[in-house]
Amino acid sequence: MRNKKNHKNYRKILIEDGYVVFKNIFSKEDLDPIRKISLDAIKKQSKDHREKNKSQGSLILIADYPHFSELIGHEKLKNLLKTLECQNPKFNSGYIISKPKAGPALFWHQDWWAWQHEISYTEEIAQFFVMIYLQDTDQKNGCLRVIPGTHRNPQILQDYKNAHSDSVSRVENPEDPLYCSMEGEVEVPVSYGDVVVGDARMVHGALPNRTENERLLITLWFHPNYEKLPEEIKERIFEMFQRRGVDTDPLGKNSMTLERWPTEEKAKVFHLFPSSGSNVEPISWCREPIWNKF
Ligand SMILES: O=C(O)CCC(=O)C(=O)O
Repeated sequence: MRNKKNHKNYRKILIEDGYVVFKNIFSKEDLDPIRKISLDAIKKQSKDHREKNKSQGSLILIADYPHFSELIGHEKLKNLLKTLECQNPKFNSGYIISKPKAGPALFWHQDWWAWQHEISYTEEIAQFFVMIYLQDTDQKNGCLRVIPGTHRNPQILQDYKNAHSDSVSRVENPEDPLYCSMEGEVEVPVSYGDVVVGDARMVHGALPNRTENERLLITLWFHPNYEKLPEEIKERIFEMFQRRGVDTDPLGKNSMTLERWPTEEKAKVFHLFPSSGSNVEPISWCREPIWNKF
């Protein structure tokens, strides 16, 4: 990860395949406190939360846990973003996603939300996930699976428009092909301390957890080149960061935000806060690719 040649490789892999794996980024000492906070947070979730998010396992906003400033603002994460040649990365949101024992597969989906904008059909990566698994994760306990290249051609979802629906999250129909193997899928087993970065447009999901233990994951969403993004997209990101008008989270305006974190924690992540500078209206939500734009 140190020389210039390697820098180019990671970025190139991300641009071409839609995802890239960084091995051994964090140590056990870095992640153990985060793992403990996450396990405690999961214990506090209601049965209703887990039923509602049965396919994901849980969806817990990390904004409620200021200690996550250690992870988001970590020097090692900063270096990783540099390796990917991010010009001015900004943070959007993050979640604790935990599959309980015997948790089902996570449905196939992509996470981009401005498909009506032409930038969505270019090489530019407007948003990527940084996934940090809090234990070794493989085919037995629910590792990530991806369909490389779909960030530039996510046609697979054309047939499955119900991705992200309440019913799919609740696994009301376990036979739905959204939980099954797909042609071209690649499983992504990782070790504790590895990091997976993926383009928000890429089609991905996760295998079921067939073990007796929780499978813990932190997903952090970043915008690698925020200043270069179109104003209406930047304004939407700013709104999301404030938890205002998030389509998947209508009650979010009452949530904690990083802006309201205690001074010490806030100082560690302040440089990653998106800002609002124009009078442009935030772009509306458009979570489905528009086929004739390809
Ligand atoms: O649970 C996983 O392994 C993946 C989570 C995911 O797909 C997401 O955060 O978009």
